[in-house]
Amino acid sequence: MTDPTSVLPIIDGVEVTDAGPTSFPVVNPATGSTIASETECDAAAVDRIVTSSQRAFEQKSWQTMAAAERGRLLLKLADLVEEKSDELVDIELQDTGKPISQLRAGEIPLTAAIIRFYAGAADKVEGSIKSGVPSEVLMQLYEPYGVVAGILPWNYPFVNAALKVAPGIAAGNAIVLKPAQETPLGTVAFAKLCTEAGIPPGIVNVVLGSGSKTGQALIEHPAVKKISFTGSTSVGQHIQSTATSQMKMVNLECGGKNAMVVFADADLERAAEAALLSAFVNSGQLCVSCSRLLIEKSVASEFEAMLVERAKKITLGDPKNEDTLIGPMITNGQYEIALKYLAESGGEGRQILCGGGKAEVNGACANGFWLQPTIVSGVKPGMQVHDEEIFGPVLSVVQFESEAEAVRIANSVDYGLSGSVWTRDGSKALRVSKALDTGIVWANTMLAGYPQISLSPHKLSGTGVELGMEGLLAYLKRKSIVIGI
Ligand code: TAP
Repeated sequence: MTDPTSVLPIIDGVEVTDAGPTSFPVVNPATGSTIASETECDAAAVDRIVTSSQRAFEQKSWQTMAAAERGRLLLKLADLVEEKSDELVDIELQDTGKPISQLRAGEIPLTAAIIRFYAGAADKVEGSIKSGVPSEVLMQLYEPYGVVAGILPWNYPFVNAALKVAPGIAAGNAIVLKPAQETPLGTVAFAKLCTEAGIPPGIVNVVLGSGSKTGQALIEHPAVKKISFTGSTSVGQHIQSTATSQMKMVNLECGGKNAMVVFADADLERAAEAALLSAFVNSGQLCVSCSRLLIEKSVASEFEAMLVERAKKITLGDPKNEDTLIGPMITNGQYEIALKYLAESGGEGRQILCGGGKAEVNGACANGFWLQPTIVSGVKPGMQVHDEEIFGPVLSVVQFESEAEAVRIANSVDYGLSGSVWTRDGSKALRVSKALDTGIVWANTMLAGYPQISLSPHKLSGTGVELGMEGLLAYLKRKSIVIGI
C-alpha cells in the first residue's frame, strides 16, 4: 500500500510508485512541519511519463474528439473544482499557507472561471480562407502542438495549473505539468480531478521533482513540442535558451516590479486600501502585486500616514483564521531572501515606516516563515528595493513631481508585467495607462483579473500571451493549405 503521506507523479491517471530513488520533504510554511514526502522523477520516469502523454495525444479517440466535447470535459472539471472546493482549500492551506479567505474567495473561484472560459472557447477557434487565383483555395488552420510542458511556480498552484491545462486541452494537446517542488500537493490533486472529469488517461500527466533535474529533463524531451512556463525571469531565460536551441515554442510569464502611480487628485482613501491589498495579499508573493507606490509629492506625507495607519491593522497569522490577510512566506529560502532585502532597506534616505523584519506568531504557527508587512519610504530608482523583485510583503514608496517623471520612474525597471494609475482626471488616466510599458494596466482599480483579458508581459517579464482567446491560440500551431480545384 502507498504511504498516505507520500506524494507521487501521475501517469495515465494513476500514481507512479517507482519514479526514482530520491524524495523531498513537503513543508507546511505556516507551521514549518513536514506534511508529506515527494518522490522526484528521474530521467527514465520523465521519459515514461512524456511517452504516455504522446501516446494519449495520438490516440484515435482524442484525435477525433469534437472540440465541443473537449469543452464539455472542461466544464465538468470546473464543476468538480467547485464541488470539491473544501478539499482543495485544505490542501492548499497546508501546501502554500495561503489565508483561507483568499483561497475561498480568490484562488478557487478564479480557477473554475478560467477553466469555464476555455471550455466555452474550445469550439470558437476560427481559421481563415484567403484570396488567391480562382483555381486555388487558400486556407489557414490551427492545430495542436502535441505534448506541452506546463512548468508551474508555487504561488498559486491551482490557478497556474488551470492556466496551462484549460487552454491546452481546449486546443487539443496533452499536458505534462511540473509543479514547483515546494507545492506538489495541489497539482497532483488537480490532475486527479482531471481524471474524474473524464479527461482521458495520459492527457494530463504530472512529473515531480527539482527544476534542475526533472524540469530540465522535461523541457529537453524530444516529444515536448511547446513549453509554457511561469516563474522567475532567470529560470525563464534559461528555459528560453534551451527551447530556442531545440526550436520549441515557448511561453514565458515571469517576474515583475509593478508600480502603482497615485496622483494628488485621486481618491486617496480608495488608493491606499488598494495599494495595501495589492502589496500584501499572499504576503506579496503575487507576480502582478504592486511593489512600488509612486505618490505625487504634494500629498506624499498625508498618503504615507494613511498607508501606515491601515497597515498596522492588517491581520497576520494562522492562515486558517477567517480574518487573516497575511500568511507565511512559502519557504525558509524565500523568507531569508526577503529578510535580506528588509535588512538593506533602511539608510541612504530611506525610512522604514512600518514592519521591517520577522513577525512573531505564537502557538501552532510559531515555526512558520513570518515577515511583517513593510513599507519603506524615500525610495529612488537605482536602489535594490526599487529595482529588484523581492516577492515578499515589502512596499517601496517613491515620490514624484510631474506626470512625465512618474512615467519615467514607473518604466525605469527591467520588468513590464503590470501597472496601475490613480487619478480623477480621465484623460490623464488614459494617457498614463498608454505610457506605462507593462502587459496590463489598471486605472483606479487593482488586480481585477478576467479570463477573457489577455496578459502579455513586456520586457523581462516574459514573452507570449496567457488568458483570453489569444491565450488559446498560443496552444495551437499554424498550418496553411493551398488546394488546386
Ligand atoms: P522559479 O524558481 O523560476 O521556478 C518556477 C518553476 O520552474 C518551478 O517549477 C521550478 O522548479 C522550475 N524550474 C527551475 N529550473 C528549471 C529548469 N532548468 N527546467 C525546467 N524547470 C525549471 O519561480 P518560483 O520561485 O517558483 O516562482 C516565483 C516567480 O514566479 C516570481 O519571479 C514571480 O514573479 C513569478 N511568477 C510570475 C507569474 C506571471 S503570470 N508572470 C505568475 C506567478 C509567478 P523547482 O520547483 O525546482 O524550483
